Amino acid sequence: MKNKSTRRRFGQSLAAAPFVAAAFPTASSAQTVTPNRLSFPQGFKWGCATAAYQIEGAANEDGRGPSVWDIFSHTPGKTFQGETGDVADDSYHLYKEDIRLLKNLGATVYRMSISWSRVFPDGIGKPNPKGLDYYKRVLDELHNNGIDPYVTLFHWDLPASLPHGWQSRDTSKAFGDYAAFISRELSDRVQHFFTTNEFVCFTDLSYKVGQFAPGLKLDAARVNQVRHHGILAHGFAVQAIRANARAGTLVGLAENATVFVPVIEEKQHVEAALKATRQGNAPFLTAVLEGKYTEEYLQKEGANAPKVEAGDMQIIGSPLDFVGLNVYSPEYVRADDSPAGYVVLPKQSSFPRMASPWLFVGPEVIYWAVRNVTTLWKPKEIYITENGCSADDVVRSDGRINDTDRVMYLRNHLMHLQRAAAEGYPVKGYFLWSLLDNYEWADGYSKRFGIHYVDFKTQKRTPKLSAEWYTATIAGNSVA
Ligand code: GBH
Repeated sequence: MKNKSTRRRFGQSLAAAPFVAAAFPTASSAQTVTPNRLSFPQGFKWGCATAAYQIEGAANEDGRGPSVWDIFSHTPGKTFQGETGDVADDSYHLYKEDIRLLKNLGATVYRMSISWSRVFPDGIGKPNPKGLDYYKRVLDELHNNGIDPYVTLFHWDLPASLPHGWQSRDTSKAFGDYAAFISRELSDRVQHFFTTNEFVCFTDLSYKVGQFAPGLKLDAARVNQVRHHGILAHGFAVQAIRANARAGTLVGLAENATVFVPVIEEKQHVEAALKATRQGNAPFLTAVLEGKYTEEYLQKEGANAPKVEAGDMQIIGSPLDFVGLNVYSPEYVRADDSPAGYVVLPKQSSFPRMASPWLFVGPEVIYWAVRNVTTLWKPKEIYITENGCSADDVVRSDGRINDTDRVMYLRNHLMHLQRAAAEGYPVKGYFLWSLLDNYEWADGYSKRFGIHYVDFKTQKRTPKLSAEWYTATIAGNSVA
C-alpha cells in the first residue's frame, strides 16, 4: 500500500515537470526516496570472489611448490601471449590493500582459495609452515576488518608433483588429506569451506579439451575416470572436514552447473529445464547431490563409464551444508517428444555477449540456477559463489573506468536473483567475480573481470564505476 501511493506520487511529479528535479534523490538518501528498489532478505551476504593462482603471484616464494598451472602457463603456446600467474596481482604482498578494497565496498564476506602447493609443495607429505602462515595472516586481516572468509580448497592449481594428476585415484585421497590438515589448522578462522571449484574445468577442459592445465586430450573412458576422481576428491574432503574441523564448521562446493532456462515459463518447459538440469550435470552436481550416476549417463557412456569402487558413491554423496553456484551463461531448453523430453536450443549469432566469447548475457540464468537446483535437490542453503563478466575496460583521461556494460550485467542478474530470494528460495549470499582484474587462465591478462581495475605494470588498483555501483547496492541491500 505504501509503495503504491509513493509510486503514484512519483508519477505525478514526473508529469509536473518543475518538480522532477526535487523528486530525484541525492546519493545519500537514495534508499529512502526510491522505495520500489528490490530488496534482499535481511542478513543477505554480499562479497567478492577470487582464486589463489589468479591473484597471488609470488609463485616461487616462501617454499611454494609448482602447480600444474605453473607448468602449463610456462609451456609455449598454451596461454594468451605466454602469460603466467608468476606475479598476477601480487596479492601475496598486497593482500592488506585488497582487503581494504573489500572493506570500502561494504562487503561482509570474501571467497578466496588456498594454493594447495603453497601449503604442501609436493601435494602430500611435509607441510610448508610459511605457506600456511600466509593464509593465517590473510584470514586475520579479514577478521580485523569484519569480513567473514569463505575458503575454497581447490581452484584448479593442482600440485604438479602428484603423479598423473587427476588420472590417479591417489590424488583424490591426497586431496582428502590436505582438506583434513587445512580444517585442523584453519577452522578456528574459517567457518565456511568449499571443497572444489567447477569440476568440468579441472576435468573436461584439462583432460579432454586440453585448454586448461595440464592440457591433455584423453579418450572418453579416461576422461570419465578423471571426472570420477574429481567428485570423489570432493567427497573425501567433505568427510575430512567433518572429522577434523572444529564444531560448527560448514562445508559445500562451488560448482558451475550448466543452467537450463525454460524458453517460456510454462509448465512443460519448466519441467524440461529440470530434466535437462539433471542430465546435463550428470557426472558432477547430479552425482554429488544424489549420490549416484543417472541411468542415462551410465547407459550413454557404456563401456567408457567410470570404474566405481564399493563405497565411492556414498562418499561422493556426503551431505552438504550448502551448495555454491557459479553462474555465467544460460542454455535455453524447450520440451519436446524426444526420449530425453527436452531439446537445447542453439543461440543465434546475434545473442549478446560480454568481452569473452563464451559469456552470453541472459540475466534470468541466475534465477533458474537457484530455482532448478532447489526444486530438484532441496539444498539447505545456496550461495552464488561467482557471477560477473569481462568487459573492454578503458581508463579515461580523468582516471575513471566507466564500465556501464558491467553495471548493466550485474544489475540485471541481481534483479533476477532478488526474484529468487523474494520467492523464498534459500539463497543466502552473493560473491561477485571478481574483486579485481586478474590472471584469467588461458586468456592471460587479456580479459578483465574485476570491479577494480589493475594496472599490471604498477599493480595500482582503481575502483571502476561497477565498484561504486556495488557499494551502493550493498549499502541498500537492494537493487534497481
Ligand atoms: C570461472 O569459470 C572460474 O571459476 C574463474 O576462475 C574464472 O576467472 C571466471 O569464471 C571467469 O572465466 O573458452 O569457450 O572453451 C567460469 C566457467 C569455464 C567459463 C571455461 C569459460 C572456457 C570457455 N568457465 N570456459 S571456452
